Amino acid sequence: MATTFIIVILLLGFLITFQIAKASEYVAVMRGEEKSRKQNNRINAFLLLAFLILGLIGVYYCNEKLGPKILQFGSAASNHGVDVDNMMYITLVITGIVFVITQVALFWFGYKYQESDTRKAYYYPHNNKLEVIWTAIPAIVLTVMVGFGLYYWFRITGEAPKDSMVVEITGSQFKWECRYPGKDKVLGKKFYKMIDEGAQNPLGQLWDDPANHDDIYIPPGDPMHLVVNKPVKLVINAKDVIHDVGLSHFRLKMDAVPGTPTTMWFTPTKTTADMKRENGDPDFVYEISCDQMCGQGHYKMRGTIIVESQEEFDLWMAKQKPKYYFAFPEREPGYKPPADTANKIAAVTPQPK
Ligand SMILES: [Cu+2]
Repeated sequence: MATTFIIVILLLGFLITFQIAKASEYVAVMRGEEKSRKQNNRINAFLLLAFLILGLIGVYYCNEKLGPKILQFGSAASNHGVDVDNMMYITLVITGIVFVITQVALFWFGYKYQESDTRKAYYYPHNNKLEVIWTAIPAIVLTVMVGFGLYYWFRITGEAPKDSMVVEITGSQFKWECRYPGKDKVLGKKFYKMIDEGAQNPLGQLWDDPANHDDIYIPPGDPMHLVVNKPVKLVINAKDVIHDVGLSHFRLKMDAVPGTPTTMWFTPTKTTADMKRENGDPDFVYEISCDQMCGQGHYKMRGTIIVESQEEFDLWMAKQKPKYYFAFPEREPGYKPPADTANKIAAVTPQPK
């Protein structure tokens, strides 16, 4: 209904504009071309000025209104985040200055140098020096800005520090699952054909690989735990379509591509408790958003992260049980078969006379 309404309004708008244009054409013929052209030029010049003033007021108003809704500068919660914020801020300032100067010049000149009987246009075809200046300056500024971007990009996606912890994160429609490598610090091998959501193997871990036996699996909905001031390398996977690990508070994002693991590393610099205090929000949580349109449930593909001290992390980790023991409970050290199974074993075991 709303769509039909909008289409009808647009059609009417088009029709009215067309009729006005036609009518003014007839008026022009009746009044004489010359006079009408001059009048049109005056109206256009005035409209250009009005557009400039209203446009700049609009830009200011949008900034006032929407500025507080974007993530604030200075609250980045990772080492790279601070650099990314600075880069963003410098880019905004440079492009902002250029925007205001060029727009004011464009519309003011359009108004100031409108057609006039007392003035003749100055013919100025070419100036090599000017061409060099206005080509070289933007080229240098853009090269520096892109250079900083590339430098940060290569650092974020490059080799992680030696003491980094490793966490694997896997996206699928519409959830995030995590895996920690366990005591051996090696993530066990996986094979996509082994993925079995119902049978304790949602990531397709190969149980023949001993490196898998201590890997900790974090199911969807449970938070990923990270240690403050300790670098973490994320190994990013996807099971179905392309997703994207979006970590807005850390100012990072990286695509999750099926069949091609991607990586990025960062150091969280603020615990969840720090962020709660800093933002005055007792309900603050670090969020993982999916930053690729991945299907109908894309919007609810939300994960959470808890950043805590090493002690808190160790306490939490000590409570985790490797997925291997969920898949093969009888292989867990100290395994006791359920009571009825034990009775059955006793019943078939020959009793000594
Ligand atoms: Cu997704």
